[in-house]
Amino acid sequence: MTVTTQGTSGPSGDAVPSTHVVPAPVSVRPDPSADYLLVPEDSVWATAGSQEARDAAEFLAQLLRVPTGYRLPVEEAPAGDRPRGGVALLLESGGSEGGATPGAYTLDVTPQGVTVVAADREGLFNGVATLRQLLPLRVDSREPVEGPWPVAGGRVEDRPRYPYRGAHLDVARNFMPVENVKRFIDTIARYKINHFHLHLTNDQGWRIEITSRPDLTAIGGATGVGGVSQGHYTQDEYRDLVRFAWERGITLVPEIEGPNHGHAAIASYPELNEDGTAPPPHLGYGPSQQGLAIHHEPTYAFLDEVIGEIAALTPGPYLHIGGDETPHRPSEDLAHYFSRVQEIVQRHGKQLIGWQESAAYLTPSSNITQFWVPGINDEEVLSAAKDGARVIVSPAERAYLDMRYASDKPEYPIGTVWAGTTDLRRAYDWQPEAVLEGLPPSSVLGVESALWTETIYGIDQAEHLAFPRLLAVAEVAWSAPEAKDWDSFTTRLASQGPRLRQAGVNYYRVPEVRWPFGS
Ligand code: TNX
Repeated sequence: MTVTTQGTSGPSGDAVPSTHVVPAPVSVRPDPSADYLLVPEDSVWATAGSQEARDAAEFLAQLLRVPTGYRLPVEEAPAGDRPRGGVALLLESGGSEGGATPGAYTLDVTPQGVTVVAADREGLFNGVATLRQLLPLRVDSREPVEGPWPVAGGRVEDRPRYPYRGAHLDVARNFMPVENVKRFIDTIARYKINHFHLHLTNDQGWRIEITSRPDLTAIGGATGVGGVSQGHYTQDEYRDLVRFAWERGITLVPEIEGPNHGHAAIASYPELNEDGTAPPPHLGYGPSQQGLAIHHEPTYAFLDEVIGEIAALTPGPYLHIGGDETPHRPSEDLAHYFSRVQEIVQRHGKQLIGWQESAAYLTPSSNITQFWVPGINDEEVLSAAKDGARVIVSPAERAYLDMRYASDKPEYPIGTVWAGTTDLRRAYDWQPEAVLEGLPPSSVLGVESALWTETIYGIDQAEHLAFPRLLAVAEVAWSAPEAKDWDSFTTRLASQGPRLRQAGVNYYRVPEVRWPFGS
């Protein structure tokens, strides 16, 4: 992050310094003489005629109305205008300093108002995420509180390093109700994550209603790891999650697993099993040895129905088809399976994402591979990437949030260690293109953290593992290498402690950070 002048507080005293933002912006130029004070008469302005600007403005206004008690109407700003009095969210092609980079924005704070300019919807939401961190901590209050509401003067110019910045959550092993998932989505939105990958099916549970296949949820949704967690989302609840995420600038990416990790499906519909029998539910921690039958037409009729319904429910461009952990499947079988699935996903109008094991079997130029561990099929991943496949990197030893922070302490009873222990620094200090030697840097579409839930129960434990390491991975995904710095990160992260606490997030106060009072 480039900081041209140091300045902490202006006339309004307790403005949050604009150098406290996570992930680190490209450049921050504080101007202590230019703080803005939000007042009861203010409006939130949106470029006239732009639904994108209106969406961002509605989201911001709704965040601010409760704590401030101000009316904050959303009003239209004629194109080219720089409205005064409040916050303006302006969509202007080529308008932000970030230029053509999707998601770029510029945020200006002057005594006349706050202005965010971006060339796309995502950029406006990124500007709002920054502004959210620049407002006083009490902005997260769920009831009206006393002001003042200062915003530190100056200019932030910012753009993402990678277009895809994801966070994955496994609700198959441990089911989480809609309200908990919303809390998770709201937290990741603060750190400019723009994709939420929802892992909906696995051996231990099936979590999404499919109207043509009711037993998937009646039988497959009735279990979880250890038999303790059960449940599923109705299609209406799923739509609600999609909308909730989109209102925060996040695209939902659904995942339906196969051919392995399909035990909950074969337990519900025995015609998907090689021998046509329904196995008992799989409640164990590890993967099931049984999966979908590959040379068997009912499997593809099933996938066509499921993928068809999920595609119709999902406005975003991506559909994740799983495909991981297939060591015992012959490669001819995998080639058959993935080519059939690829045809189905494309026919339903979505772009396919598959775990790295699928890389060799898909048309590279039209598909995305998600890398999670070296040593399984490195050459295949490299050759797909060289042939045009784009790669999302989620290296288990850095970005798997179910790894324990440390192994030997009684206060870490949750999480696993198969990829090692991951302290905050390990989650922070890495470069996406270096996860696999020879990976072309231009093939990296982005970075995603993954929270698998075999070892945890409930949102509090999920948040303990996810935060604050997810913020470290978010900075890897957002910030340019020259903007990344461990000391700066831990200082900025410390300022998030009281915010996360105020928001009710059960984050872990990792010992490497000097958390301030109120964290
Ligand atoms: C490996 S990563 C898996 C998951 C587990 C995870 C536990 C991947 C694509 N497969 O099924 O939940 O490890 O860390």
